[in-house]
Amino acid sequence: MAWRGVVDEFRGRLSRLPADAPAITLLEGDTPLIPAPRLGARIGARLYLKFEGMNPTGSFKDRGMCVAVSGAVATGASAVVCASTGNTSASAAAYACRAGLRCGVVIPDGNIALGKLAQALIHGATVIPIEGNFDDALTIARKLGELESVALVNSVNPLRIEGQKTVAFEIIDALGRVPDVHVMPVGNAGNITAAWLGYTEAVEAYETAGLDGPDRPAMWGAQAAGAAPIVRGEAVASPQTIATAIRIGNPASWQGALDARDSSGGTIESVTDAEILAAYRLLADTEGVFCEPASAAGVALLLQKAGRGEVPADAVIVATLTGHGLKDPDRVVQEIAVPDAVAPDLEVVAERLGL
Ligand code: AN7
Repeated sequence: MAWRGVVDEFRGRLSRLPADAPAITLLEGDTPLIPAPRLGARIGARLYLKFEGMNPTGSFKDRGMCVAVSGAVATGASAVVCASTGNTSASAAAYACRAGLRCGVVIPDGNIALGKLAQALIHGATVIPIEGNFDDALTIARKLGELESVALVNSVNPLRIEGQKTVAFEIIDALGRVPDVHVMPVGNAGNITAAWLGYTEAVEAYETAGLDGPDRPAMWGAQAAGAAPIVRGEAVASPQTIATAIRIGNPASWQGALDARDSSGGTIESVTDAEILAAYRLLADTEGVFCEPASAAGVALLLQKAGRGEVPADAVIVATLTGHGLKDPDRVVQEIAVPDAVAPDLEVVAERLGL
């Protein structure tokens, strides 16, 4: 049977979605779990990449946004609002237009990847850049969400978490077991909170009984070194990183991330921008998988920990790649020079190619 999207595929497990909610869907979910044997060999593990960049708007946000917007319709909202480092706004804009709702997005001026800004604009959202960072934008969006018939669709909306937890169900189905480790970037910390909820619910439903591997994975989170409030144990007033998606200094789901870390025997650590960019390039030029910089933070952490001998040998590890590389093409051409043009001449071209 054809895939129906997250709301209808998992409706029985989305307990917080009103039963009469319509399915607002772009057929999100069912993303590939791609084996990464070369990177896995470097790390000394059996590595799989859950490529959430293959969702309809190119990030994991769609998995939660479809549920949040379905819920907004069920409760009679006429508009959705969010703060965003880019991907949430792209997803909110697409699902809102699908549902016939207005969409307002508040973004940190100058710190949104161009692809994401383009998505919010083309889907007809009202885009409000502010002279502030994501944390300032979220403060405003939370207030807007208190207005009559306005739904806040950041991950402080429990329906976002409901949708995003389904990634754990898909991973268990695809592997036929629970992974030993699940690693991902951490920004506002909704995603690590949601994935952990998914694994917890899978255990409670006995879906993992009798399967190989642990009942639940160790949850490993990666923050950018210049935006690592959870690692430091205090909010960061002016977060800085090239990974703009996770340029967040005061995560809304901070406690959820600590619970996931501590209940799973996991860890949340920081990676430098240089480590993020190295992992970003390795993913693309050894495995053929192009994700955005923030998405590579989890793999950067794996490489860092492997260097310290902190990756259990032959562990089954899933790394979520949260967004597609095409979101942020500017980053590629900042890293790798675009070659100069040459004459349209076979010999010149062949010589350039070294052939
Ligand atoms: C590619 O779009 O917060 O820890 O406003 O876009 O659940 O916040 C994006 C976050 C990781 C972090 N990777 O996830 C937003 C926003 C990518 C992201 C994260 C984001 P959370």
